[in-house]
Amino acid sequence: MPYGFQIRRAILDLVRRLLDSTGHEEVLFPLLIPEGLLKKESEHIRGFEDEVYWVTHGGLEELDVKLALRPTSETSITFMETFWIKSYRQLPKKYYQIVSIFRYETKATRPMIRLREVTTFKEAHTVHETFEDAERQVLEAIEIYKKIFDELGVPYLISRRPDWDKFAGALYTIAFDTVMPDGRALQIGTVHHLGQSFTRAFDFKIQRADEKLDHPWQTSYGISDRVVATVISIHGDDRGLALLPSIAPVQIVVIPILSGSSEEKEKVLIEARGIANRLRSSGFRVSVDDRDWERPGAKFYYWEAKGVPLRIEVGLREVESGEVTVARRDTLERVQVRVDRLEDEVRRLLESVEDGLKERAKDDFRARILRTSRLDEAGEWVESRKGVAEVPWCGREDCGLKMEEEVNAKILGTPWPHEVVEGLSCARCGAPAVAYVRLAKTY
Ligand code: 5CA
Ligand code: ZN
Repeated sequence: MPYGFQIRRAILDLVRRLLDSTGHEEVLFPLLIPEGLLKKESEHIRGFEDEVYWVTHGGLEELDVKLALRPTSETSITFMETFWIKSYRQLPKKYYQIVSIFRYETKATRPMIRLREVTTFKEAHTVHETFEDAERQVLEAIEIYKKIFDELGVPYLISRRPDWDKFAGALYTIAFDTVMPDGRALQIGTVHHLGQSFTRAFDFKIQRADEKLDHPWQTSYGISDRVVATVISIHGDDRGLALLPSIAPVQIVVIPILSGSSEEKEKVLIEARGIANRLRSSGFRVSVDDRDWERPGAKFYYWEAKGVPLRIEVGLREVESGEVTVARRDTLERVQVRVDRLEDEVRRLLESVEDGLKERAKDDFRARILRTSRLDEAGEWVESRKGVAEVPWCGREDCGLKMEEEVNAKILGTPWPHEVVEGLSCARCGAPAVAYVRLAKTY
């Protein structure tokens, strides 16, 4: 709906700005992928086969070739790249698109968090001459995602997913997870080093600088509606949304407090509209709530629920004293501000709300990460929905899987960048630990 759409658009503007400025080119590929293409890379199709929706008919006729609703686009993009990219001179190539994808998710679906039609899927796909070039691209992607989440005040952990949980077809997967207010972790973005899996499967070769023909290397990285979901749930509170001024569709709402004679009401309305216009011409996004059938108290609740960062109350007293009352959404504090200094004060207050919301989210997040050498403590932490627990781990898959079972939680992976762990033993089996491992209840 319109208000939510504007929040989504503000977030996508940020995403596009960061991708465009780092040499990514926006593209648009078809929604439908012929069966033959989707099945070319065997790991990939094994990972996705139970999640794909198929188009089998055109009208009443059965199609000769089934068409998949894309669950992601590695296969169709790689297929086209084999025609377009022939030489190392054309590399690196960085494409991205923001589209709908479809996945037949079997876990319970949730608005914006686990969708079957993912309506805001930003997928980036890159091609490189060497393994190392692709690895550098993984680093660039991580930096871009850090900037996106930092600007949105969404705190995160970066983990290298365990091998048994990496993206289907990837060499390795680096994931961003946040902790939702209910203490469960949510994967909000992933970056994959795809190696040569897809370029081999599609017999995609390029001429390298050393004149040899070889399969190029790829990466892909994606985020979705989940980014919007976390912005809403992490900053919001029991009164509703609390939006960062940087993405709020309305940054300031002006509410005339109408009382007295119709002449006095008119005076207040004129003052309120004048204030709004002045703020608009200074570049703020402003709305005036002059509905005359709604009481001020009801309007306060309404705009609080919508998360508008600042509310300006204008009444007869204010008109006469040259001061207005400004209320901030994050702390609900109210202050008096002189009308002749309004622009500067509003600018300062908006910055303070922006920083305040981000700081609060960071503090809450810090308190949700527990590092311990005891598996029972980690288990209790996770079971009581406190957040993420980190314990030393031997690195063995079978031990990791048993750990997941014993604490009834999921392994998010090991901290990225890799932290050297010395002299510690695995919290489950006692063997020498190679890394900390993160455990959490997940969505
Ligand atoms: N092709 C790669 C990179 S674009 C890919 O598809 N990676 S993914 O499967 O990990 O998806 C990227 C991100 O999309 C995930 O990290 C997650 O944040 C989000 N996502 C995945 N599935 C869903 C879903 N069903 N609903 C909402 N978001 C989803
Ligand atoms: Zn172990």
